Parts: sequence; structure tokens; C-alpha cells
Amino acid sequence: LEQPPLSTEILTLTRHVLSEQIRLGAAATGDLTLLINAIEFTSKFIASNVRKARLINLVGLAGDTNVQGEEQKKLDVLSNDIMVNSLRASRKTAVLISEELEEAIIIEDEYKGKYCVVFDPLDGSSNIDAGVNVGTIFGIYQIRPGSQGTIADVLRPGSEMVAAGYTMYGSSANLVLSTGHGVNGYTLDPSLGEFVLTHPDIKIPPRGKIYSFNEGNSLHFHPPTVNYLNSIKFPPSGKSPYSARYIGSMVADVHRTLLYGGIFGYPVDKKSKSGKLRLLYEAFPMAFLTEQAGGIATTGTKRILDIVPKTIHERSGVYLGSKDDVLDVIKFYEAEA
Ligand code: AHM
Ligand code: MG
Repeated sequence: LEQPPLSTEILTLTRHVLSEQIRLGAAATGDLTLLINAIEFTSKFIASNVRKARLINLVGLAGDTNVQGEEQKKLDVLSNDIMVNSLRASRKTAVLISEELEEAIIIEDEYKGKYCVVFDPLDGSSNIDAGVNVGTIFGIYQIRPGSQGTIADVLRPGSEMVAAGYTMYGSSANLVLSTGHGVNGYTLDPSLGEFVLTHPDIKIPPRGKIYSFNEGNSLHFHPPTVNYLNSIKFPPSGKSPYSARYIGSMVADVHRTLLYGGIFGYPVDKKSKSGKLRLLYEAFPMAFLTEQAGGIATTGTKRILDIVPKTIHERSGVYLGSKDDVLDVIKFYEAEA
């Protein structure tokens, strides 16, 4: 069999981000590229640990609970340490907010840079024992002019982020990134140890056929959520009902939504009065990517990226995905108002 010629023009993440920055005239310093490079490294490191986890018996409880009072797995702790160390060492950060740490990390002067990174080092980690996809979610702010880096630099609307993304650790590691000019997806080529551009300019289809909610919470759902779900499960005759897909790992559920379209929802309900997902390092980055891919992200009544967080671990209700699907949900909220 004849082999196709080997491509020598592989667009790696670093090369692509750098060329995008130059093309946009934004890369005066290259600092953002270097910061993203540091994040990329943490993703490779975490990917390799997730893969080895079962072998070297990393799965298990570290005997500590995190801010949300959940049991912490060893791999969460490890992933958090990997990110904190690498981001500090990059000398590009001033403030770090992690799901795993109650307090913000303010970087000491010697290592201080001008960016703030908010992240969930290993989201969906309750799924790890079952081999389900997990991921790292991150968002990047630039410190405000004149600031030395304080919590106020991240208690800002998600629309002020300069970049956001996630890495999904599945059968391959996929890094999906936006620097505010569309969304690109990269896949880790293990033989090269590089993330390679595989999904340029991701656009969410304007309407999908899949809904992704934890319907086990139906008892607690508010009427707009119930009415919306009924509308897609029991459509007028002649129309097909939507398919249900819910992994319970946000990165995987959002990744599918970006690629195939449809809607992902984790709304505020009667039990989770503020929602479950965290604004800074879950809802904002995913809302940023969704909008950049042409979709919509809302609480039902408000654009997610417009919310101004009051605390670093604040939660929010979330609906995101295909434009027309999310507009349908919003109509049910308007009808209720
Ligand atoms: P985690 O940060 O403790 O891993 O929780 C976040 C996860 C998301 O990945 C996912 O969308 C959601 O929780 C699933 O919640 P539930 O199990 O209630 O459906
Ligand atoms: Mg999480």
C-alpha cells in the first residue's frame, strides 16, 4: 500500500497561537503565547498522569476536602499542584484561582506577570474510576491597568477574559482554545509530544438534536426548565424528539455540544438555588468558547459573560450551546416572567 507523503507542515499549538497573535498585531510581547505554552505543558503532564492513574494506584482519596466540601481525589491535588507550579514559574501570572484552593494565590513579586488564571485543574474527577473523560478548564484575565494583582482583577465579567479553554483527557487529549478570535481545537500527538491543530475554527451548528441535562434533578427543576425539556421530548407531530446525552463531566458534555450542536444545561433549581457549576472557572470559560463558536450561554434570564462575580467560588445556572436551541430555553423563561 502506498503511504501518503509525510506532512512537514504541522501546525502546533504554540506556532498557531503565535502566528495568530502576530496576525492580529497583538503580540507586542509574546507574553500570552508563553502563558498558553505553560498551560499546554500542564495539560500534557496531567494527561500523562490521568492515563497512568489506575496503574500506579493514584485513584483514591487524599483525605482532604476541597472548598465545596467534596472529597478530593489524589489526582485533583496533583493536577492542582502541577498547574500552580507551572503557572508561577512561567513568570506571566499575578493571581491564580483554583477550584481546589479556598484562597486566591497572589504571586510574589519575583515571579509576577500581568495575567490572572482561573482554573479547575481536573473537572469531573468523580468519574475517573469509571474511565470517563475528565478535563482541565481555564480562563485568563489581564490585570487591570495599575494593579499589582488582587482578587478584584478576577471578580470581573467573563466577557473581559482575554482567553479561555479546556483540555479534555479522553482517548486522546484535546485542547480547545479561544483568544477571542474564534475557537480552535488541538489534539495531542503522543509521538511528537505536541498539540497539533486538528479542529480549526470550530462553529456550533445553529441547531442541534441533542440535550444534555442531569434529568435526575427533574423533581427540583423550575417550570421553565421542565417546560423546555417537555417541548423537545414531546414535539409537535411530524418533528423528532431530541436525543439525550449526559456524561456528567462538563468538559466532555460541552466538547460534544461544540462539535455536534444541541444544548447543555445545569440550571438553578429548587435545591441548588445558585446552581452547581462555578462561575469563574467552569461557566465563564465554557460560555466564552460557546459564544466564540457562534452559540449562546445564558442563565435563562441573563448572558453568563455579563455576570460580575462577587466571590471567587460563586456558582451559576448554565444553559449553553446552539443558538436556536438556547433561544428556545430563553423563551420559556420569558413566558414565566
Ligand atoms: P466537579 O467540579 O466536582 O467535578 O463537579 C463539576 C461536574 C461537571 O463536570 C459536571 O457538568 C457536573 O459536575 C455534573 O454534576 P451532576 O453529577 O450533579 O450531574
Ligand atoms: Mg469542577
